[in-house]
Amino acid sequence: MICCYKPPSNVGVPVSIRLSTLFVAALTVALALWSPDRAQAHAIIVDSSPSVGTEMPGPDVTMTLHYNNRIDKTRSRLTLMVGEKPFLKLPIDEGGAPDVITAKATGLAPGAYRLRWQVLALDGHITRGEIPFTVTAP
Ligand SMILES: [Cu+2]
Repeated sequence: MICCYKPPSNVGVPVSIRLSTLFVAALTVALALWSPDRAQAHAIIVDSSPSVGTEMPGPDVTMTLHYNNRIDKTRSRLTLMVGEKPFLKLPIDEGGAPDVITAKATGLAPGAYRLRWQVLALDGHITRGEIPFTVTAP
């Protein structure tokens, strides 16, 4: 198509500029068409337990994170943080609903924690987040 493009002889705009304008226009249309699908395919957290800022009775706490999409559980990570340091890697349970990941932390002392999650959605994109919460005495 580009090889055979012939601008009208009475138009003074250089061919290269006209082609790049056409390219940008086509790219804009392509992005507009693709963005909604891609955004929907990202894993966004819908609700969770613990949720942000809540108190959970210890010493054992079950983590349940519900996403808007299916998750590749084998390539997702849950880490319990204390301050800025990783405190405990939580093994994600196999099975269950494909858009929910669960894990259990046992023997937690009362105090402030952050649940750091990183999940891989089936579109190949990784999303991350943190949920600060407090463990209380049983
Ligand atoms: Cu995505």
